[in-house]
This record gives sequence, structure tokens and C-alpha cells, in this order.
Amino acid sequence: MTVKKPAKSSLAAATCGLLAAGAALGAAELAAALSKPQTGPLLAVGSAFIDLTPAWLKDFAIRTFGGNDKNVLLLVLVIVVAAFAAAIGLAARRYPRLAGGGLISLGLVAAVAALSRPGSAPLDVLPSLLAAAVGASALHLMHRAWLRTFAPHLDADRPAPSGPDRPALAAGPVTDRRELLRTAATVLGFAAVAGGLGRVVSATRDTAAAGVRLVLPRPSDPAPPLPVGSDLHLPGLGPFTTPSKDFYRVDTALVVPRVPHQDWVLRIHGLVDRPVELTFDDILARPLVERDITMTCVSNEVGGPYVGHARWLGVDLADLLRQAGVRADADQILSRSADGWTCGTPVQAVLDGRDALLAVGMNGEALPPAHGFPARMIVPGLYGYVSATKWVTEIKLTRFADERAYWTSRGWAEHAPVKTASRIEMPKPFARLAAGPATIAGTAWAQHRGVAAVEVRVDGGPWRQARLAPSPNPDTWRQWHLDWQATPGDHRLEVRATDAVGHTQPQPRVAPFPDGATGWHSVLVTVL
Ligand SMILES: Nc1nc2c(c(=O)[nH]1)N[C@H]1C(S)=C(S)[C@@H](COP(=O)(O)O)O[C@H]1N2
Ligand SMILES: [Mo]
Repeated sequence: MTVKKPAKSSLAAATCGLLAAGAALGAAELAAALSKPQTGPLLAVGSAFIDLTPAWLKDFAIRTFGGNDKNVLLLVLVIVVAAFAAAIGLAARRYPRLAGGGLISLGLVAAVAALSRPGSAPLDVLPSLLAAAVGASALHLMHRAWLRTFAPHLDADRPAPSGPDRPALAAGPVTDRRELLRTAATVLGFAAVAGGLGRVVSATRDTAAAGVRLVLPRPSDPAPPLPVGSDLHLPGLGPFTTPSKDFYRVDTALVVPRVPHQDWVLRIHGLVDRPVELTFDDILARPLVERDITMTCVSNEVGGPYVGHARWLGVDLADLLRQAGVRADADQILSRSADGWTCGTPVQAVLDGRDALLAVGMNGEALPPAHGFPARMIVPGLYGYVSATKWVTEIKLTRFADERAYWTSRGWAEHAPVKTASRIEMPKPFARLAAGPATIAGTAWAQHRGVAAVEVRVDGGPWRQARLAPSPNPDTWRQWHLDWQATPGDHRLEVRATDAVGHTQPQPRVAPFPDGATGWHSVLVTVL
């Protein structure tokens, strides 16, 4: 008796599983694109996973993959699903029912994930259920073709082989390879067409949404022009105002929430005298102010990129709260986004006279979807996770002692003012420069206190005062620069800032958890 290439039959079986999963995901992608993109099984499971992820892992992801963290998660998810699918394909050889059940279970898990998303509707399970049905049918088809090819004696539709030497599994003659290939091509084609169509549909919808860029009213209280010289325009130093497309993005949303401004309502309730509900038009009817405010993420490492400056347009958040009438016992503003993220902001910080905004515009345009369209909070001086809720739909006055927010329930600090920080942007780390006159330059920030001084030292020598560029207000960063006579050799450049209340950045490196990193940024360069 000859055993015919069992390796080949296993490979084919695993491929059957993969193709079935591909068809399932393709169908689901199309269904989700036509209804709600975030209900696709991969995105639903990915989003649920993000919320279940322990803080350290999320931290690690933000630190390691930065703005790519979400793509990395999706890639890992695809690999896990592929491994499952291959295993299901292999299991189908002996246990076809069990394998079909496995695929359906995967679909059910995704359906539960879709239902678990904030703001979900019962119909959100459809893409995942469709995936389960398509996957199970495709697996059935593929399995039948596989049987005919590799184990025709096991195919229920054929007469059972008679005689004592019933061939072993996968040992039958290769009778119908072409049928297997044809079925595989059909399933693959279905997966590609459905998945591709889904992509095209969601891309078209995104472009359409971005195309209807709203034109906002002019501010009744515009920001003064930037003081001359705020932007040093040095090569290697970023611009003073960060273009929105380059603005760092940090959030837990796997897909950018799309919140139509026509449907948007902001509810202010909780410990207030008069709960209010405001539409987007209600907001635009109020006096609009424009402010220059620099934002920072608590996850920013010393010298890191999660800081950006923009000119924000919005309404006075304190005014809104006063309209609702904040009760004396409320100390926390618990805001919630359309995708269910929550944020706890100290009431006192918003009411103390600083330019806290409910922002609708960024750098002269409506907020980009990734930065919170149609409205977000901005509170100068506080890290984003305690102040900057994007896609905000709810503001609840409450008490820190009674309710916790997304990150504070994961151990991050309740009170998180931005720490005084500075960074060297030129020269770049490990740059090679020519000996002679050189410029060291960068940014420093201490939002709401203001940067009073920046000092630089070379190779642990004496600290030298850098020259500070002007800034429009204490809520923004400041650029700085210093001339340096570069001498041949390797050098360590270090920077530290002092804020306007006299606090100088401490030297020890402290990680971002739980309330922001500290330490001096340093850069090593080689002078030739
Ligand atoms: N809805 C929502 N808003 C959010 C977040 C989020 O995860 N979801 N992240 C916050 C954090 S941690 C930061 S640092 C800022 C970042 O704002 P940006 O992406 O516009 O730069 O948004 C804040 N607002
Ligand atoms: Mo953040």
C-alpha cells in the first residue's frame, strides 16, 4: 500500500481552512463597509481587545510602535486568525463538524465583541454572523473537494470502498485534483472580490466624509497673530504650529469614529442644577474664541514626539458648565466620547479662568476626524488623557471619589498637569557635524506656567542659557536655540528647562507611568 504525500494533503487541508476564513472575512468586510465600518469582525475584536489589554501592554505598544500601534495590533490579529483557520482546516480532515463549529464559534466571538462596543446596536452582529455562515459554507465546499482529492473513500457521496484493506486516510488515489483547485479558486475569488469591494466602499465613504469639510464661523475673539520670531524657522526644528496632518494622534480607537455633526448632541448632566443638551448649531451660535494651545500626551518619553501645537477654535468650556450650574460637591468632569472612552478632568482646573475649550476647529478648519470631529475638549496645562476628549458627547459632573475614567481606572494619576519638559531637535541624535560654529535648538514646554529658561550643557560642562523665542502665551511651547563652537570628537548635549514658577526639570529619568516622564533629554553627536 502506498501512502501518497500526506504532507501535501495536510497543506491542502490547512489551505482549505485559510481560504474559508478569507471568504468569511471578505464577506464581513463588505457587509461592514456598507453598514458601519467598525462592526467588521477584525475591528470589533481588535477594539474589544484594546479595552481588555492591561495598561502595561498598551503602554508598551504606544512606546514601541508609536502611531503604528493599531496597525501592529491588526497584523497580529490577522496572524492569529490565520493560525486558527489553518488549524480548523486540518481538523476538518477528521472532524468536519467540529471544524465547522470552530469557524462558527469564531464568528460568534466577533459578534459578541461587536455588541460589546459602546454605542453598538443589535444589528452590529450581522457582519460577524455573515462571516460565520460564509466561513462554514466555504469550509464545507472546500472540505468536500479535499475529500474527493485525498480520501475519496471517506466522501459520503461515493460508494464506500469494500474489501479488507480500506486505505488509510490521505492514502487514496489523487482522483480529482482539478476539482479541488477549482473550488479553491472560486472561494479565493469570492474572498478577494468581496474584501476588495468592501475596501473600495469604505474608502469612498471616508473621502466623501472628508470632502464635506464644514466652514466654521469666524471667532468673535480671535487669537492674536503669533509674536514675530516665535517660529525660528531653523532646518531640523519643527514649525511652531504643527500642521494638523502631522499632529500626533493618541487614542484607543481602532477606526476613527465618524460622528456626523448634524446628529451630534452634547449632554451636560450629573451634579448640575440644570442639565443641558446642545446641538452643533447651538455651539456655533455661541461666541467662538480662538486660542494657541500646545498639547502633550502623558505617554511621551523624554525627547519623544507626542506633543504638538495648534490654534484651536471653540467655545468657553467654563461658560458651558456655568450655564448648567455646577454644584459645589462636584470635583470631576467625567467626559465621554462617541466611542465610549472616558476622561476625568478636575472641575477646578476648567473653572479657574484658563482657556479651557470645547473645540470645534483646529488650525483654521473644522477638527479633522482623527482629532475629534465634531467637537473635543482642550484644557491647557493638563495631559491629554485627563483633558482632551475627542468626539465628546457627554459631560457628567461627578466626584473623583465616586467614578473613575478609562485611564485612571488603569492606574494612571487622577491629577496630571503637564510636567516641565524640553527637547533637543537639532542636531539629531548621532548626527555628524563639521567642526566650527553650529546651532543647537529645540522646544520646551510647561503649559499654563510658561517656560522661563532653557539651559544646555556639553559633555557635562557648565550650563549655558539658550536663547528663547517669544511665545504667544504660557499655554504654548517655546522654541530655543544656542550657538555652539563644535570641536572634533564625540559630544553629549543635554538640555533642561525651568518654568515660570521656578521649577527646573529634575535629572533622574522617570517613566511616563503614572503621571508623566521626567529627566533631561540628551543627544550624542560626532564632530569631524
Ligand atoms: N475619545 C478619545 N479622546 C481622547 C483619547 C482617546 O483615547 N479617546 N486619548 C486622549 C489622549 S491620551 C491624548 S494625549 C489626546 C491626543 O489628542 P490628539 O490625538 O488629537 O493629539 O487625546 C485624548 N482624547
Ligand atoms: Mo495621552
